[in-house]
Amino acid sequence: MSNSSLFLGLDLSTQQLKGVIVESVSLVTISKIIVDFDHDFPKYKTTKGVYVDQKSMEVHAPVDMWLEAIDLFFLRLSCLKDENNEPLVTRIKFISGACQQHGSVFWNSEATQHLRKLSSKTEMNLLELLHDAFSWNKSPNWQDRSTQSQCEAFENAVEGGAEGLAQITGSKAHHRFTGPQILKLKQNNPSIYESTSRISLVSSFLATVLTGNGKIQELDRSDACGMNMWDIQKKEWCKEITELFDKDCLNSDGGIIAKLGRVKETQSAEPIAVYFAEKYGLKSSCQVVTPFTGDNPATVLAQALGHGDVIISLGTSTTVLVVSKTYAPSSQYHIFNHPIDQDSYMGMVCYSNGSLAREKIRDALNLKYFTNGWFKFDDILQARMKDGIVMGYGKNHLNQAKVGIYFPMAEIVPPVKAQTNYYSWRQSYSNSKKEWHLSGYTHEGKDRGDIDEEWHHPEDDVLGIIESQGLSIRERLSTMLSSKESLEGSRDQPRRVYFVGGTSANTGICLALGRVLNPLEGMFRLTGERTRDACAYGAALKAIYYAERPTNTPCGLGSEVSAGSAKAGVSAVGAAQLINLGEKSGDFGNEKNTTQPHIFSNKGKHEMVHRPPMHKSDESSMSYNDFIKQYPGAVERLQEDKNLRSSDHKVSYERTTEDQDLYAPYIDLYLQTEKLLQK
Ligand code: XUL
Repeated sequence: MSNSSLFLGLDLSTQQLKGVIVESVSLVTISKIIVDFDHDFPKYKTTKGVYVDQKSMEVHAPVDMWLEAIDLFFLRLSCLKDENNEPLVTRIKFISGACQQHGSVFWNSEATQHLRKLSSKTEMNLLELLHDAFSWNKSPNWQDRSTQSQCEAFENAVEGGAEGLAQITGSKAHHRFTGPQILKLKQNNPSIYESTSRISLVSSFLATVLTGNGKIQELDRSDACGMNMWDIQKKEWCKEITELFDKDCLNSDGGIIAKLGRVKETQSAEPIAVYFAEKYGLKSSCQVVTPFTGDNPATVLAQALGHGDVIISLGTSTTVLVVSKTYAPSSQYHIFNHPIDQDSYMGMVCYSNGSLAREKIRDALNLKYFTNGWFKFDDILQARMKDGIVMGYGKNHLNQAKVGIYFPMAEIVPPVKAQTNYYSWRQSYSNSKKEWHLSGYTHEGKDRGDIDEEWHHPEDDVLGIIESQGLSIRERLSTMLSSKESLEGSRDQPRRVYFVGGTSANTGICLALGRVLNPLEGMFRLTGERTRDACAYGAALKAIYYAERPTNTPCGLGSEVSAGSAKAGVSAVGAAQLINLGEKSGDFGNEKNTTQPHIFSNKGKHEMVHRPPMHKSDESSMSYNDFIKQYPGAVERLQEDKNLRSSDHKVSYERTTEDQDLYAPYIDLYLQTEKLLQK
C-alpha cells in the first residue's frame, strides 16, 4: 500500500454505522468498520436499531445511541494500522456521508452552544457533550407508518391531490416522509415542536456533529426531496405545505421554514471538528465534504448509469434506482434531485420488505433441515432454476402458477398491511380468451380450495419470494422507465441491472431476480466488498469527486479547499494498486461477523481497478457520471452456467433463446394477485 490519500465514506443506516476507507487512485476499499447497534449497544434494547410500536405503527431510533455509535466508530478507526504499522486515520484527507433517508433529528435552542464544545479538546464524550442539545431524543425512522392523517392533509393541501403533490415535491405523501412526521409531532407534541429550533435530516445531523463548529449543517438537495415539502422545480419550500404548519409561514419567527433552514445545492468542505482530531488522531487538515446525502442517493453515486440502466439495492429495504435527465414525476414512484449533477434526477421505488422477508424463509429451511446460513436456500434456488421451474411449475404446466406474497412488514408498494399469503392460479378459456382463475389461496392461515396440496413450504417459497419481488419490481420499473424516456424495442425491460447491497453478494438470488427482470444487456454487480457497501462507497466517491474534479467543474461556492488533486494533497494518479478484498468476489453470501474493523491484506486474490491519469489542466467541466466512468473494471458480469450447482460457488448465466423473457406472461397475473391483498 502506498502512502496515498484516503477517503472515508460513512453510512448511518437503520441497523448500523458503517464506514469504508477508499483509496482515491484505485478506488479500492482498503478497510471497513462497522458499529452494529443491537450488537454493540444492547443497553438500548432496540430491535435492529429501532423501537417498534406495533399498535401505533410508530418506529423510531434513540439519538443518544447514534452519538455513542459515532464515538465507538472513530475509536475503532483510530486502532487501524496500515502495512507499515502507521495509523490509517492520519491518511484520511476527506470524509463524506450518506444516511437513511427521511429520518429527522430535533435540535433545541441551546444546540449551537453545545456543538461549539466540539471545537476544543475535551475529555468528555459525544453523549455527555450533546445529550442536552435536542428537543426530542427520538428520530422517526423510515419504517414508521403512523402518519396517515398527516399524509391526507398534505395531499389535500395542494391542487391535484396525490398526483399534484408528486408534481411539486417528487412524491405523493408517504408515511415515512419527513414532512408528515414533523406535522404529527407538531399536532401530538406541541411543546416539543415549539422548543425545537432546528430540524435536521439524519444526513445533516451526522455532518453537523462531525464539523462540530456550532453550525447546524444545511440539508442536501437530494435528501430534501424525501420530505414531501421541497418544491423541486422552484427550489424553495412548498408554500401550500408550509402553510399547514404556520398560517403566515414566510413571516413567522421560529416557524417551520426557520426550523428547516436552507437546502444546499452545491458541495463544499470544512475541517473536521477539533474533538475528532484530538481524540482519534485525524489530521486537523482532514475535511468534511458537505452536504451529506441520503443512502439511496449515495448508492446511485456508486456506479455510472446509462439510459435504461437500473441499480437494485438489496438491503433491509429493496430500492430500485434510475438516473434521468427529465423531471417526470408520478405518484407511482419517487423523483429526487441527483445528489451531485445539477441537471439530473434520480427515480426510485422503495419496498419495505427486502432482506428480512428472505431471511424468514432461510430460517424456516434451516429449522427443517438442521442447516445454517444460506446454503440450503441457495441449493434449492439453483436446483429449481436448473430445472426450469417458473412460478412453481415446470415447462409442461405453464397454465398453472403459484404466487406468494411475503410481507412480514407492512408494505409501501403496494401500500398494504403486513401479510403472508399464497395463491394458486390456473389458466383456462373464458369467452374464447385465456384467463387466470384462482384455484386456492391462504389468507392469514385460512386455506381456501386445494392450495394445501400444491404449495410445499418452505421449499416453494425460495423461488416464490424472488419471483414475486421480481415481478413487482419489473412492473414498477416499466412505469418509471417508460414515463418519458421509453426504451427502444421494449416496453419494460431494463438495459442493464446492477445489484448492490448486502444480499447482492448472494449470486443465486441475483441470478434468479435477473431471470425475472430479463435485462437486455445482462446483470452486474460491483466487484468485491464494494457491492455490499455501495452506499458507504458512494459517500466516499462523493468526497473523491469533490477533491479531484477538474478545476472548472462547479461543485461548491465558498469552499475552503480548492479543487484538483494537487491542492487536495492527493498523490499522483495512475499508479495501480493491488489490493485484496479479503474474499472471493461472487461468493454466495453469508454476512460475515463484521462488527470488528479489518484491513484487507494483500494475500490471495487481487483486484486491480485503476484509471488513466486525469488531466487537471483540462478546462472543461465534468459530470459525475463521466468522472466515475474513468474507473474501468469496477463491476463484474453475472452469468449462470446451468451445469454448476450453487455450492460450487461458481455460477454463470448465459441467456439462450429458449430462456428469453420467461416472466413476461406473469406480470399481469402478479398485479391481479396484488388486488386481492388486505389493505
Ligand atoms: C427510501 C427509504 C429507505 C431508507 C433505508 O425512501 O425509505 O430505502 O432510505 O434507509
